[in-house]
Amino acid sequence: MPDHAEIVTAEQVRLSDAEVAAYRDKGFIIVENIYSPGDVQRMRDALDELIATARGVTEHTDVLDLEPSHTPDHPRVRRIKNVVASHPVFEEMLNQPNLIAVLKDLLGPNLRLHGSKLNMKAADYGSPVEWHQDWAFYPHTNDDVLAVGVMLDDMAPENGPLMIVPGSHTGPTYDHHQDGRFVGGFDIEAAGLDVSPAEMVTGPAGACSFHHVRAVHGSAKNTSDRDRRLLLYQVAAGDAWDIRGMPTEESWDAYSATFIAGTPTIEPRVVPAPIRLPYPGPLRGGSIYESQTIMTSKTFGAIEDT
Ligand SMILES: O=C(O)CCC(=O)C(=O)O
Repeated sequence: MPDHAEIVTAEQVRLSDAEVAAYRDKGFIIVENIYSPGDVQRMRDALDELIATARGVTEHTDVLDLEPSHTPDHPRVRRIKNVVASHPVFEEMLNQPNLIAVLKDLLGPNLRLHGSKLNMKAADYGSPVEWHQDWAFYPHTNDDVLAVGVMLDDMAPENGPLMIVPGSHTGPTYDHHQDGRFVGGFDIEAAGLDVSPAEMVTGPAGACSFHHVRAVHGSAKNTSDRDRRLLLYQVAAGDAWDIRGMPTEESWDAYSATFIAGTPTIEPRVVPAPIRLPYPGPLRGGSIYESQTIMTSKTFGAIEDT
């Protein structure tokens, strides 16, 4: 009888060597069969519960980031922040064996949840996200850090899918500052970056993308009549420590509790990578949408009040 750790269910998803190589080469991959239609429905139901809490709300909260056109009577939510802590279904789906197996194939046996959120991009008005690198927000001691994008709707070119510049994860860390303050996005012309090779991350509901923390990515406004809801889990290798705030004696237990596989280490792995810190912080904080609002050079245009 194998012990519990050795039991692998018949439908366990694992990546092929070619898929791992594609992730290393391009900086992202899409995997289709991690979540079942039933899982997707449970996540949509949980999300509906969270969105319902926006009725009567007048300002962003610790959980809700609101569209500019939100009103208390006609709630329009742009993002659920810290979604794993906001509803147990999203914690359960984080620990789904298929997801953990794929994360181990990409990052190794020790895994830490670094953050989570759910970006809505509702039909007709869902806000764009300007080109950026997650690394500019949270540089680590090494770059074995990625974001999982769980598609809660079918994603197609017309509903504002994530777009990623292949190979950009091995390039520079771009200047995400404007007038000396972090704005959470960068001017691709000033940076001399050609984004025309960018690929759209499309797929059926339930599919997942895995994008490297240094990959340049963004997404356009949703102009279609279909929602585009994307759940994002940010996951780090267990020996990648966030440079902005190392664990301390006081925070060690809370830090250890963020592990979703394996165990913490007291030996952070340090691998040189171009680092820029997000300081001084944005004039408008709370979410990437807010910090990018004041960018003067945008690719995807203004976040409209419509
Ligand atoms: O939702 C999107 O299309 C982009 C998400 C993203 O890159 C982010 O929130 O950092």
